[in-house]
Amino acid sequence: LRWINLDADLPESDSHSEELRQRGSDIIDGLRSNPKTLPSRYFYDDLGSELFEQITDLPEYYPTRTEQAILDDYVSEIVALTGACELVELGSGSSRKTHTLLTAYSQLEDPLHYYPIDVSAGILRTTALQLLNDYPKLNVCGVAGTYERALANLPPRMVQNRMLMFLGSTMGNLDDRSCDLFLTQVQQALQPGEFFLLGVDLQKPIEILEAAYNDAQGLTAAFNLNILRHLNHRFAGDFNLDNFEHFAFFNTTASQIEMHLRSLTAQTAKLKDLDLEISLQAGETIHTEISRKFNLPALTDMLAAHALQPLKVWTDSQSWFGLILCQR
Ligand code: AVJ
Repeated sequence: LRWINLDADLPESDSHSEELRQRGSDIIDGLRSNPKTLPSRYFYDDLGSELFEQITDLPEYYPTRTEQAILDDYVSEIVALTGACELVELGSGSSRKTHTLLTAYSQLEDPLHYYPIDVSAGILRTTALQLLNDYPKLNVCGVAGTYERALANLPPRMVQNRMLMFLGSTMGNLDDRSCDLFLTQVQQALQPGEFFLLGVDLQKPIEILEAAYNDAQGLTAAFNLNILRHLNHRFAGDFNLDNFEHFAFFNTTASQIEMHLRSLTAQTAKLKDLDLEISLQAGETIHTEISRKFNLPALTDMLAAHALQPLKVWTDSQSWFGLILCQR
């Protein structure tokens, strides 16, 4: 088991406050803009990752189980198309769906290497240890960090062939510009002939989409609010979570779910370590996430335009979710 930490733990004293501010610059920019925004990756501290795990089991949250069903149905076809390769997974989280792939690839003669990448170092560690237990011949190298930093600093190949995986429609969090940059980075991280496996959520009736982000148990609300708790913890903040409510809807024009936090009163909050004071009016929102619902033909065109040639596209019986295998 090897580790690469690209987001070194927070400094203990405030003697590194310049570095802290540097690291929080995306938060400062987002909270100073109008309308206010926050980068979605701040959902995923250890509690946020745990809340997301619970969301994936909700009756309303169809993406995870739909993607799992596609993987179950077509995993042997995927393995047959790629042959032996090492697996690099962006945003691996609990790696739950990855078990299907690891089981199939571990049946090949070749040694199997798996590189989970996640911003939550805690869930990454727990998952890696569990996987080593489940797959005795698996080699794991965990990478703690953002996609940008991880893609630019991937560990050297242990075998000839590599597949980058980005499942769960996490790419839906990226707007057009970020998506373009991301796919360019993916293409650059791969050698010619190597693979990219992408899972994406697709367009479907608005009632189904909105229910998935407004579950009856309120787990999605808790997940959304947790971003403020995470910021409080990480940057000595004083956001009062009771003064905000979860707000999610499908933006038909942009074909994306949007999650916001709506301020219930006029209020101010501080993030002390970022030297930042934020004022919110009653009803003002902080935009915390977009979750795009893709159109498959447009997406495969975009992949091809980034020299990631789609080899095969799989969907479920209702065409709710898509899995695309690309080759550089
Ligand atoms: C993990 C980013 C794919 O967009 O559906 C779940 C996160 N947000 N409920 C998604 C999420 C609200 C999820 N992704």
